Amino acid sequence: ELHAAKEESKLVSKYECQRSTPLHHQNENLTDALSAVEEEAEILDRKEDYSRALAFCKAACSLKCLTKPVSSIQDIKGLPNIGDHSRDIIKEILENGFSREVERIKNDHSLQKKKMFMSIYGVGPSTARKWVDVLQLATIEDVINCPSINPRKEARLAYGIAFHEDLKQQVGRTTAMRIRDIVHNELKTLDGEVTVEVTGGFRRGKQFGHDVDLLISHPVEGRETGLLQKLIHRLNSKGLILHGVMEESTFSEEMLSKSSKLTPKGQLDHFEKWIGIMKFPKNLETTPQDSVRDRKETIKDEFKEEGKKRIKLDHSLTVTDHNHIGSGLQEQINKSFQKSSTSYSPSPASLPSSSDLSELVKLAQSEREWRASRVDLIIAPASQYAYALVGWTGSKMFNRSLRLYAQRELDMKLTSHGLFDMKQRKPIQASSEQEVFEILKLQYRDPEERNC
Ligand code: 8DG
Ligand code: MN
Ligand code: MN
Repeated sequence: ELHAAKEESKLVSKYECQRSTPLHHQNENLTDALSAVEEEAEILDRKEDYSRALAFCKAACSLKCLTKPVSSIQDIKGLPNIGDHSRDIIKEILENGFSREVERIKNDHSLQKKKMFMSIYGVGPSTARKWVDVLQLATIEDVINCPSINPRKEARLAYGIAFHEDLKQQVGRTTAMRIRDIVHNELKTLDGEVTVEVTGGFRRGKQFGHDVDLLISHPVEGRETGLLQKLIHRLNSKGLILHGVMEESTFSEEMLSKSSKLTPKGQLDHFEKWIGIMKFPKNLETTPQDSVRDRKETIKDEFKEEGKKRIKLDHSLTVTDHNHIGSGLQEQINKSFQKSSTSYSPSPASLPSSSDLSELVKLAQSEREWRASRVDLIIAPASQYAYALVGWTGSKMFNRSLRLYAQRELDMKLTSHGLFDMKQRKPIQASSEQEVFEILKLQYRDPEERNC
């Protein structure tokens, strides 16, 4: 019984997509440690070299699928993808209860500042490094007051900095479902048959997420075109848009057979999408019943996930009609956004111009009845929907392994748009996730099992 994990380790498959990886598992002390070193590698390694970070991530993935706790280093003999460095960390924790490397990371103030900056929407490792190492900044206030930071050209960053307090707060599952409903209701006025699905981490069973990923489609191929523009127009006229960028579809048939890299950037797809920040009434968050339920189910998530922020339980909250947006919010509506632009920011008439950081900070700090949340809206045509659903459900690591497996074991190319048989030189259609797994000759995995 003590070494039950040992028997399991030998049976773990090579590819993550061949395993069942639950959100919560028996070796979280070990995977948390590996995540910490992975994060450090991601922040410090230059030139988009994710190989070190990836190695730690893969090692953690292997541990996540074990149903028994590892109690000695012997237990993980035969477990795939455990490199020497990861093994040393695991060994040290099993023997001493802690890892010196992880302790060093926790006490590395410079690294922790970079990590905090990376939680800003629009900030990646290189910006974070520059702010800490070159500009010697330590807090968001420092960033706001730094004369050499002028995100005038990058509206996204200005909003990210100004609304960091809002955006670092994780979105709860209940809120995500309500945001789906709000978006769906607007879409229904355009076309009654449109479908909207919450994907990303929420679909994998997470109770909190850094954003809400909504996959939009229409059962009739072609009827999805033009919907996103109209949807954004409607949401904007209701005052629900703070900032966003529309990306046109860049998909073409020949892309199905083109090989892309399996780096995080290589996973970007070519769907028409809107990536942005929406405004929602603060009390959209939870009804008393919801918050109690959320809280019970997710106390663990809550502390593991970004911020380690406790949700405030406010039992005085009344049940709100989530389709009703407060009149004060309506007043802030900007009705005159420019159609020609792909960036939908509030107009200067009612709200600060998109790039003026100090004005945005004023807005963020003003008394307001709404909260800003990150939302991704993706449009997938019916013929690509099953693949898009797999892709946007993730996890990123699960996708990566699916693609690697398809390429190496089947000589097929998998993306969020489809599957291409390289030998027969033809695409293979699928109408459900089950079918995608079937074609790939893989056992079907529920979204909850894709948390690698
Ligand atoms: P979180 O938001 O709860 O933190 O986690 P998540 O929901 O798993 O991550 P995400 O960053 O919101 O991404 C959701 C999934 O979408 C992820 O598995 C990767 C996948 N995805 C694609 N194409 C694209 C794309 O073009 N951009 C992004 N950002 N994600 C994509 O399939
Ligand atoms: Mn997400
Ligand atoms: Mn997302």
